[in-house]
Amino acid sequence: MKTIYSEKHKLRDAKTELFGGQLVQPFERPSRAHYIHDRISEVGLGPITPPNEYGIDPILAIHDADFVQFLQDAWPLWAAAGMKGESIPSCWPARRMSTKRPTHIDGLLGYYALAAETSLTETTWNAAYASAQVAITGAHEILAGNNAFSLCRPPGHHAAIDMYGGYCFLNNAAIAAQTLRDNGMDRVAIVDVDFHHGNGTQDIFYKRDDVLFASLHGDPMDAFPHFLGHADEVGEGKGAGFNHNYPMPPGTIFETWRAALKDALAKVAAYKPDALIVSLGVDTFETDPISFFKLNSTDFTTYGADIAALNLPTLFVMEGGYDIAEIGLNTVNVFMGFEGV
Ligand code: Q9C
Ligand code: ZN
Repeated sequence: MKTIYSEKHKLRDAKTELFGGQLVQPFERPSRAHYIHDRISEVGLGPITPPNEYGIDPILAIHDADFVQFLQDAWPLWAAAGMKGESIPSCWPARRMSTKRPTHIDGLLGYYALAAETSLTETTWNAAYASAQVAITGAHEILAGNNAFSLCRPPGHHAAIDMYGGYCFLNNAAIAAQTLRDNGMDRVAIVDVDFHHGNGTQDIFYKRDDVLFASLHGDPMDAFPHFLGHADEVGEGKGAGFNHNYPMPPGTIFETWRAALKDALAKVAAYKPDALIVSLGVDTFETDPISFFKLNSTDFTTYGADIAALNLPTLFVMEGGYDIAEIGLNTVNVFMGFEGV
């Protein structure tokens, strides 16, 4: 299987994440992609190639133009305001407040952020843009008849139509899905196996019946993003019945998780999509520092084979995973299972 990878992910190298009341080194850091890249080479999974350049239009097919402009303007505005640290939101339109878009950068950050942990930096936009190109290039591999892995970084599944956060800026999997739709595919399914609910992807396709979304994740009662991902969120309007959430409690073991995956894959099979996109986060691993599921390294191989049994053109898009020493092994194990190696 071919891997799409851009060196430009290194431009996303924030120094701060707001975590437990402290500014810590971000869990989502460049070495994540390096470990995955090295493991792919080590096992000889297949060629690793840079993305093609597809421009801004496929991004604007998913995200609002004012939001995309904000991602580019935020750092210059922040720097011009004389702020000393990285750009962190501190104020939100909470219940019964105005939804008018403010002009001051502090207001804009609260307007477009869904959480405060994700600092914006001078080159974050460039990395997010390159990550989206990696996803789009992967979608074109699918159109050409090849399965592929888009080694996206920064990740994307928390980014919504007009919101960033949870380490995500542009929704790579959604952009890839839309690329497939805009190039002749009628139905696309997205299965999100990252530990966290794919709130952004759900938001983007919630009222649509042409992209089915299923997500397995830590129950939002206990886990980020806390305000979306409940089982009763099933889609709306035309989209009713095309959104499937599988929230699971702390300590969930593979047997339970796999039963949820099999249910989600059965929904996908019944939908008869032209292609499958897997939002692949390996933060379900037992020693992930910010998550609470209990998968071990061989479980990733097992569920890779479960996904392969669908026999669909499949694009894997990298999301989370923060036990960095094991991220290469766990990610590539999914592909070993998928390819039946
Ligand atoms: N106490 C992805 O995996 N903060 N994003 C969690 C835990 C945000 C994860 C705080 C986690 C975002 C792509
Ligand atoms: Zn995650």
